Amino acid sequence: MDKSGKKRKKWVEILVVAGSICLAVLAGIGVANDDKILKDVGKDEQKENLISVGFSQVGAESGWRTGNSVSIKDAFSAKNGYALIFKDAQQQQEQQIKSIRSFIQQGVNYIILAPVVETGWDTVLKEAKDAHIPVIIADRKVKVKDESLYTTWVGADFYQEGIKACNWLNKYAKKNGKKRLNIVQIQGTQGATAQLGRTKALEDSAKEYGWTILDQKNGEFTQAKGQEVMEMYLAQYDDIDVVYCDNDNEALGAITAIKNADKKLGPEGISVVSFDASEEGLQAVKNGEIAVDVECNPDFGSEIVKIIKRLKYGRSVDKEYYITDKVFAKTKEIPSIEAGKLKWDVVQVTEDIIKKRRY
Ligand code: GZL
Repeated sequence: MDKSGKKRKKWVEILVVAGSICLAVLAGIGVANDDKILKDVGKDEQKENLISVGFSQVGAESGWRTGNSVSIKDAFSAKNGYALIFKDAQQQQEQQIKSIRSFIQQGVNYIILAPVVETGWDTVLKEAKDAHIPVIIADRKVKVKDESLYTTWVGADFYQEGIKACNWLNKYAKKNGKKRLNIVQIQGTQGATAQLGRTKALEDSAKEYGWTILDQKNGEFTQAKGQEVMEMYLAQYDDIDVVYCDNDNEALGAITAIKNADKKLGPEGISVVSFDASEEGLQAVKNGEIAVDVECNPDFGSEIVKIIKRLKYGRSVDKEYYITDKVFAKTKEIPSIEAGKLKWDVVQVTEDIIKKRRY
């Protein structure tokens, strides 16, 4: 090999040796960094031995929401190894955005967001992503341009809930000889996934079964507003067959308005359709005041714990986790309902079921 060839060979050898030293150093740093991160986290955990979680909750507008908060607080307790920072936003999106920013400032390990509405989250979720804090969306969904801004979502299929309720209602109407139905809807918070899904299900079902939707107004998922909206409907319409309420609190408000107007509840008067299957809602079903109540189970705190455990140990998680819902009625006169290709047995409400309700 000539001189230049020998020189080139030398350079190659030097480069190979230098390269392997660099790799070793980088790997070393990497290991040191890993060690350092683990040591740091170790120190933090040794010091507090807790995983910090910031939870931005919508508010306390309904029995469902209260139950959901209890579920998250129970799951993310100190005895389970968590330091939970719980923030109630009183149904204000800007409060939720402020809370997320404070979680980022505090350097929490994870953020859980129960979004009051679907839109308006891109900026603040980008800030969380830039801070390398995984965000888990709970209950309602977010609509963002970049899906990588959140790690996963846990909640119910709200459209399917509505289809279940309407499938039951169609069978119930037929059983009671009602060819046509005039329906008013008391909607939940405008733009909330639960409101959007349950509304679309009603509108699609009305087209399929030939029902007439007389009116749709916002009841904000609260009892007071639900009563107010039903009072407006009763003043405006004298041929209402069904009031379709986006949750139990609205339904309880509507029932009060119907009773105050000396109108009948049920197939001879106004049938009430509701969602959540809270303790109060199921009591109203057992009393014959709510005709059908489709569950929306808020008790998924332990599901989110499982997800965080997977993330903590570097394991993959799905983008969506669906919670299953039952269908409750006073009797099993309608034994089962279908939604798409799926079928559910109707659950008859008993005292025991009510007593065992966690929310
Ligand atoms: C549904 C949830 C809704 C409940 C209401 O998952 O978003 O919000 O149906 C609550 O009771 O206010």
